[in-house]
Amino acid sequence: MDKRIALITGATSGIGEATARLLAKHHFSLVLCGRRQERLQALANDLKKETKVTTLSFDVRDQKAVARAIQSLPTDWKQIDVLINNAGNAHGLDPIQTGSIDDWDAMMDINVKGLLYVSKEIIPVMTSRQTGHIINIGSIAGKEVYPNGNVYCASKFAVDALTKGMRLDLNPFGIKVTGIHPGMVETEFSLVRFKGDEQKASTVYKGLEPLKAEDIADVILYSLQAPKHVVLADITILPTAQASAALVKRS
Ligand code: NDP
Ligand code: 8X3
Repeated sequence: MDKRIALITGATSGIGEATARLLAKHHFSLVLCGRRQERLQALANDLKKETKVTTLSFDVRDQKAVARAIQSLPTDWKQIDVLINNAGNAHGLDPIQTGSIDDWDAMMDINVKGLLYVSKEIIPVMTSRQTGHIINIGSIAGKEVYPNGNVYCASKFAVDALTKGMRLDLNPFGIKVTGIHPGMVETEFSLVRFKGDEQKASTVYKGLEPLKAEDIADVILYSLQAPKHVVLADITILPTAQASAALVKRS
């Protein structure tokens, strides 16, 4: 039975929610984070049947709110063993010459700076205990640039660089750092990218079988269950129909 405490950002939908559900089955204690409080509460109520759960509602863009929320945890809950930096989204899919500044700010502020703000609060707990596991959710978009991906890709290349940087700097403390880089996963991701346009979002996965959020949760659990001397450093996971960021086989 796993006794570790895992803090998951972006637990209100998609990959984060599926990971919370799977880790609950394996008895990790869970700190579920996201902005949508009702969803957090509903998920927590569901999972409380299986494990210990608490929730923190904050916007990862707001450094003070991030710090306040995490510091508000009771002492027992502060001993975070696993940090899953998952909160993030693409905003827009426009060529660089017509992209929106608001979209660019959102992606850099959430995907990159948000990940840093959360990590800044948790890493000292791990360094002082000389143990811990950080899992950063990157993307195939952080390995290859695709047309119109520009700033989203840049934000995920930054996540990849930060993952590698964390692994180097945290090496003296015995902290594991894993980068997981999914291809197309059907979640609320495309709905957010296209600002609620369901029609546009549904065409993204037309004629192929995308990954499910549960597929990524499985990989996260697998990397958490590796023996103490093993770290799964860098994992790219694609649907079988996807060969690269831009090459997809559709029926
Ligand atoms: P979803 O849109 O389903 O989930 C995104 C999660 O991030 C939500 O729980 C949302 O919670 C949270 N979030 C977004 N913005 C903020 C914010 N400002 N502050 C706090 N939380 C925030 O998408 P996915 O599950 O697909 O995405 C999860 C991660 O996986 C992202 O980092 C994404 O880039 C990455 N990814 C996704 C792929 C895909 O094809 N779906 C492929 C590769 C990587 P709330 O709105 O409640 O705050
Ligand atoms: C999400 C995958 O290819 O839609 O990170 O950018 S992709």
